[in-house]
Amino acid sequence: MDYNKICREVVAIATEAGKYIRQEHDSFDSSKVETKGKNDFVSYVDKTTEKMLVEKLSQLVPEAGFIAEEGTRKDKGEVYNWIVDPLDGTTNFIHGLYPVCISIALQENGKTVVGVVYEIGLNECFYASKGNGAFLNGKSIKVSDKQTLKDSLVGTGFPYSDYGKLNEFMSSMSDLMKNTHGMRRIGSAATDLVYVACGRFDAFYEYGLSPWDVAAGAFIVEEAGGKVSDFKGEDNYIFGKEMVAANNLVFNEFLSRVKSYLQ
Ligand code: 2AM
Ligand code: CA
Repeated sequence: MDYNKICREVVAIATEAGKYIRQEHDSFDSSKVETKGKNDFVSYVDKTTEKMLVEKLSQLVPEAGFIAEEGTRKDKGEVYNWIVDPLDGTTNFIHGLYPVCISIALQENGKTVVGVVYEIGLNECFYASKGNGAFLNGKSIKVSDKQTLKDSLVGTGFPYSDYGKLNEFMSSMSDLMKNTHGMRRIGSAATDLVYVACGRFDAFYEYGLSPWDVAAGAFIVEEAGGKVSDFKGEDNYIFGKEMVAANNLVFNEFLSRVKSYLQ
């Protein structure tokens, strides 16, 4: 498979679907929101976008299966699978905020080979294909070269339904607030990850995330020269609901700090 070619096609598909999300963002009626579970919101925009994406991605790689947040297709492919979040940042979306993005990853035998994150607010498309590096709107991107946590800007997400590790998480934030440049909580994990990939953030961590929130962004971080892992430092970060990402220079210091609270 020509990963680079597939990646270009996925960028076009995401950009097209992004036009629909932008239109709806500007005229969204919040009475149309449905609740899937505690603080778990969805709207017709998530579902319509997913249908548009699934239709185009099915044509692009007919043998691929799907893991998609809204479950419009659920069949697993033997070799290839798409992991799709049609709208990451739903809480931002329903409050009229950005960032809001589309996140699409293609896996081959369980390894990501293409990742696309299209952030609609700033019209920024981040993408990577295996072995070809990472890009933002056509320009090559790299993780930052900050060497220590005290010089780092750290992204995170607050727990929103699984409060099991809330005290440990608050302790980790208290430490990071005092010992870094600062922290940001922008409301879209896929966007957090690509901000690490392009060096705006130096590090990111969050627990309780789903595969579609992180699969594409984590791959883009790796192709941009960064590192990703779960809280143990191992590689169960897509399905394991724990995510640490950073540039390669601060990664170890950051992971050991996160680990000391959350492991
Ligand atoms: P979603 O918008 O696709 O649901 C941010 O912390 C991450 O957690 C986002 O990627 C977001 O993905 C997910 N999330 C799910 N429910 C959330 C909520 N109520 N508040 C914030 N983030 C939520
Ligand atoms: Ca979503």
